Amino acid sequence: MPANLTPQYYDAEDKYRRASTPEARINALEEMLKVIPKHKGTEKLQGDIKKRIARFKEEGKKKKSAKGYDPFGVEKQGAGQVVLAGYPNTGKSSLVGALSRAKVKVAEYPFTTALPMTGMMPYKDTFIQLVDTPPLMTDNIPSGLIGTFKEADALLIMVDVSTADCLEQLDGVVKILREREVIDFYNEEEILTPTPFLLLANKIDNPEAEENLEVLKDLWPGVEFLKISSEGFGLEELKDRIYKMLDIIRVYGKAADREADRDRPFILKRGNTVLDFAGQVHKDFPNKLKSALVWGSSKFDGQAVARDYVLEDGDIVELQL
Ligand SMILES: Nc1nc2c(ncn2[C@@H]2O[C@H](COP(=O)(O)OP(=O)(O)OP(=O)(O)O)[C@@H](O)[C@H]2O)c(=O)[nH]1
Ligand SMILES: [Mg+2]
Repeated sequence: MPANLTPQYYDAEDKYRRASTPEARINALEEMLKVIPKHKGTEKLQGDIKKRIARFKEEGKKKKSAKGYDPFGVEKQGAGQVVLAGYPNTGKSSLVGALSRAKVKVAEYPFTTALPMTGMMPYKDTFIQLVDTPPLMTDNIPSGLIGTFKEADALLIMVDVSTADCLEQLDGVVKILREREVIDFYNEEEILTPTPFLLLANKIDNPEAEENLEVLKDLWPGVEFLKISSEGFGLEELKDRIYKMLDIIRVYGKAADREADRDRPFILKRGNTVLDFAGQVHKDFPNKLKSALVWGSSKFDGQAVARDYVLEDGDIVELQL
């Protein structure tokens, strides 16, 4: 039986996908439940929403009661988790504020951010989780923060090129990250990390910035810097680069004789197959899966492919169970 979901329901679901706190997630799920058309075709979905509400509430209780609850263990949301790292006042919070709706605190003075804070960045038809962090300095490394970096899907290491201090900021940050094994190796020719990363030269709008960046590049000739201003320069390119770093693809599900669900992609790792996709749609599907029809990367639309067919960004898949 078709679910015939309404625009109000999809709005609520959209809120759910944007939610960056457990409370916001529960609120959105409760709204979804309120506006969902109540008939046989949505019974399963209603049950699923109720289960999710119960689970988030339970998790919330556990967190509150758990001794030593760790604010640095940031729960992953969305298509990928990208964590900022950098010295004080480099503009980390400003960037998270510019790219998401997170209400981050920005101030002219250093050490403004005390704990990690998340924001969901819309990108194409997905959301990527950004994590603003408290600043690093040789004599100030918040305990737990190194764990946040190691858990990340990608890192943005930020320096402030409006000041000549950017040289010290970069030396300092890579040294700290190397000592704590977030970086495996570095010299002026290369920086190697297990986690993909991008170096951001922020505040490029400042009149001194280009000159400072040139000095920085002379000292680190093999390393790439992406020029940005949290106030609005290079942000579209930055979003594209973040998406590329995550190395993910969006795949759309399609039921037989129905339009593909174009608004709600499943997120897979690049190189994933039809079988991986089936596992994301439902845990029982990989066992049942025979083949699939693919629109997009295949030679022709609706081509039948095997379970090990490697999917591409934007593919539409109809599973044949
Ligand atoms: N001109 C200019 N100013 C910026 C830019 N980004 C941030 N700022 C300013 O730099 C100051 C510090 O910004 P924050 O975003 O609070 O920096 P932060 O890295 O989060 O600082 P901590 O939380 O202390 O680590 C604020 O006054 C911002 O307005 C930028 O791209 N250009
Ligand atoms: Mg901050």
